[in-house]
This record gives sequence, structure tokens and C-alpha cells, in this order.
Amino acid sequence: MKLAIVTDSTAFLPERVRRHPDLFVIPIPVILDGKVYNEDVDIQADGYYKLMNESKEFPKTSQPTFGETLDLYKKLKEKGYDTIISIHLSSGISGYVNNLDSIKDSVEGMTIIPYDTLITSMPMGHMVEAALNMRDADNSLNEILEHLNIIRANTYAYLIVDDLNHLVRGGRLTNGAALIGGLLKIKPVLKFEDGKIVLFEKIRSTKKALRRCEEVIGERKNEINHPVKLYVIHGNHLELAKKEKARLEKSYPDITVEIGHFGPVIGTHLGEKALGFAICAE
Ligand code: MYR
Repeated sequence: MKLAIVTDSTAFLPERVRRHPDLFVIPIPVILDGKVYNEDVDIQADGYYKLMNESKEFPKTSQPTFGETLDLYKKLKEKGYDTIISIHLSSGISGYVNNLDSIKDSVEGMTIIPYDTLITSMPMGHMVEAALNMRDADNSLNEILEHLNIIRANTYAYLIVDDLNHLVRGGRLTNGAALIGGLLKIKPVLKFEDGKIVLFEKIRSTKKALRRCEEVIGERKNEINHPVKLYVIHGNHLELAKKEKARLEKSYPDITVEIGHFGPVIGTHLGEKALGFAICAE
């Protein structure tokens, strides 16, 4: 088997993973005032929030076209690959991964497996890295998929956003419209559940919401039967992310905590100053 790993630009990938020769990344588009930008190709996280906050129309995201995705799969066939695991953002927040079902049998001699991570961002990058490491260690396709399933079943993410309107207007908060009226004095903690973003708890202040995230990460850590990694992810809020990383390291000294940021696509849906906490089985 010659295996390629494909993912999309919402996976936050550290440099060591980006450079892997068998990894290929499809950009997800962001639309600002009618202009289409491909994430990480013609727009980066740096400077994005300023552009987003200044845009006249409400910014949007879209899916890569079938043509673009199929072209990549065909190019990989020409390069000699015969198998692709295409690891993508949750079907609960984008139709992209489910839509790949309609093209997965279109390249002769190529096995294409669309993989719904039920998450995105750093936890998805974590799955991509795990798949690449297992590929390099000559694990079989089934072993890699089974391990991805273990990580997926043991991944939890919690979010605090500064302005819930972004998620509600973008339609990515399940039952969001019902929530927004009563939230003036409340800082909701959100979570991923079955791949969708839902309310976890209504908390009275940002400080208490942050402490609750730290606590709930500890609760999940005690339930997961594998070594884990922690991620703190920010939308242009590095100082807060660093503080939270330090707190987590103090509370859970045996676990590695990595910091990353939300790129333009996720930033569009969470708004500036969002903070995410994730725990994943290694
Ligand atoms: C599309 O428009 O279909 C593609 C992009 C959808 C992205 C939705 C992002 C929602 C916020 C995810 C937060 C992740 C925290 C770990």
C-alpha cells in the first residue's frame, strides 16, 4: 500500500507535520465582502481578525469544490499513491466530509476513505499526525483507522467565545437562536457533542468559565483510558492562552499541553478572542 493522508486547512498542523511528504492539505475558502480567500494559501491567521472585523458584510465560509478535491486525488494517483485517508472537519459543522462520499469511487485504482473526525482544529491535527506516524511505522490501513477511531472516541473540546453572534449567525451552534436571548449576563461554555457545537453550561463570568473548563478537562482525563494530550487554542488571544496553558500544566503536570490558534475559517465562526480547550487520547 502507498498511503497518502489528505486533510483540510482547519487542522492546525505544527511545522514538523506540515513538512511530511505524504501529507496534502486542501484549503477551505473564506468569503469576505464577496472576495474568496483560500485559507493558508492567500489568507493566514495573522491579520485576519482585523480584516474580518472591518468587513462590511458578515463573513462566510464555504466548502472546497468537488473539482478541486478530485484533482488532488487524481494528482496523488499520478504520484503513485493507491490509498488515501481523507481526514476532515466534523460533519456536524460542515457538509464537506459527507459530500466526499459522492467522489470517493471516482479515481480508478485508488482507495479513498473520507474520515469524519467529528472535530476540527488542533484535535484534528493530532489525528493527522497520529495517522502519519502510524503510516511511517508501516501499520496497516485497518490499524491506522482503528487507532483514529480510538482517538475520536476519546476527544473532548470545550469553548468560550467572546461574542456568541458569530456562531449563531453562521448557523454552527445547535439551538443557538434559543440561547442568545437569555445570555446577556452569562458566559456560556460550549462543547462538541456528536460532532456538533452545543451549550455545555451557563456560567456567570469569564473567569469562572475558564476555571470550569480547566476542571472539566480533569474530569475527562480521569475517564480516558489512554495517555492524553491537552490543547489550548485561541482566536488572537495568545496572552490568555499562555496563562491557561500554565494553569493546566500546574494542575496536570504529567500531561503535555500545546498552544495553537484558530485560523481564518474557524475564526469566522467563533469570532475574535475565542478560547478552546481540548483533550485527546494519544
Ligand atoms: C463550511 O463552510 O462548510 C466549512 C467551514 C465550517 C467551519 C465551522 C467552524 C465551527 C467552529 C469550530 C470550533 C472548533 C473548536 C475546537
